[in-house]
Amino acid sequence: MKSGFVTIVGRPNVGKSSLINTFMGRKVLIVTEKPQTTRNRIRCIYTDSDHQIIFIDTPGIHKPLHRLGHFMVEAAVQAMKSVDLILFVIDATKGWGEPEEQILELLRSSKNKSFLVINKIDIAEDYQRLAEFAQQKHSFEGIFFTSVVKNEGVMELFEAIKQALPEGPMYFPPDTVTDRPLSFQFSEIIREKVLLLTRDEVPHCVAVIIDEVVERENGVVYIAGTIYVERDSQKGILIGKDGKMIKQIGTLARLEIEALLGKKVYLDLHVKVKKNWRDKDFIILNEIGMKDDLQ
Ligand SMILES: Nc1nc2c(ncn2[C@@H]2O[C@H](COP(=O)(O)OP(=O)(O)OP(=O)(O)O)[C@@H](O)[C@H]2O)c(=O)[nH]1
Ligand SMILES: [Mg+2]
Repeated sequence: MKSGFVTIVGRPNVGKSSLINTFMGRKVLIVTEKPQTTRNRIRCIYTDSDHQIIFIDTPGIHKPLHRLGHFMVEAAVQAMKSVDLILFVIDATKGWGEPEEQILELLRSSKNKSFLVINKIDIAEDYQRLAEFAQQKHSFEGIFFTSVVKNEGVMELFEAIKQALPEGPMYFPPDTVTDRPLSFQFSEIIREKVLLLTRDEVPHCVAVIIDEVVERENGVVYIAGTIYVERDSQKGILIGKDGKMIKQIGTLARLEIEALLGKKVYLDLHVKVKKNWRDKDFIILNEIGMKDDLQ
């Protein structure tokens, strides 16, 4: 059997999580059109009869403005160490910039094998030149052009990843899909709905913590969660007129959690304000998994 660890890095919003979901053949990771959607290092485990690939999704590399951002970038940096392969994803429409230079530095010092993935070719024009430019900067083991939304080039990349892996053991039981607990997956689904329905600074100021999960005798799974924001005005936005917004977030999240569990769910959501939690609140930072990421 061939097996190994494959880290996906890139600046925010290039399509890292989308790419992993495509490899996995199902939605494991949340994806939105907003940058900095992924906040943690998340392992997704793909298993077939001859391969086990542990894909490590990472937060986008950016210049952090808060302690949260610092943790996010650090989680990505750590995930580039001692893996079998790194997929360095760049956005064909954005090209090469400061985040790519920073990632290149990390790549060089990690000495890991790496593929360059130029994604979003469906909406870009001159990506060949970008490939030539990148090739001069670093000797990648492979360069791939992909469109995740059009499913172009993704399977070729997947085959090349399989080829590049060493012979190895099965690291996880074959039915494992992610290393994160269900409660984390629930909180991510809720956060995704918040991100989809809000804009401006609100998405960045939101943290979701699951307080309780109980399966009741009637088979309904009761899930209580708190959505933290930084300001009263953001709480007002999330609750919405006559509670309409929080209801909409709750309904969308509940439907997705029900599909994930194959069970009826009662989702009980509350919104709380914690001033500047992204900089100060270690309890929240720990709860959303930041401590785990730095171990
Ligand atoms: N047009 C186009 N859009 C894409 C493609 N791949 C991903 N996207 C979109 O790009 C946006 C960001 O995708 P994500 O998968 O969340 O990107 P990410 O790199 O994980 O982003 P962060 O978690 O914020 O670092 C979403 O709106 C995707 O639908 C692609 O090949 N073409
Ligand atoms: Mg992501």
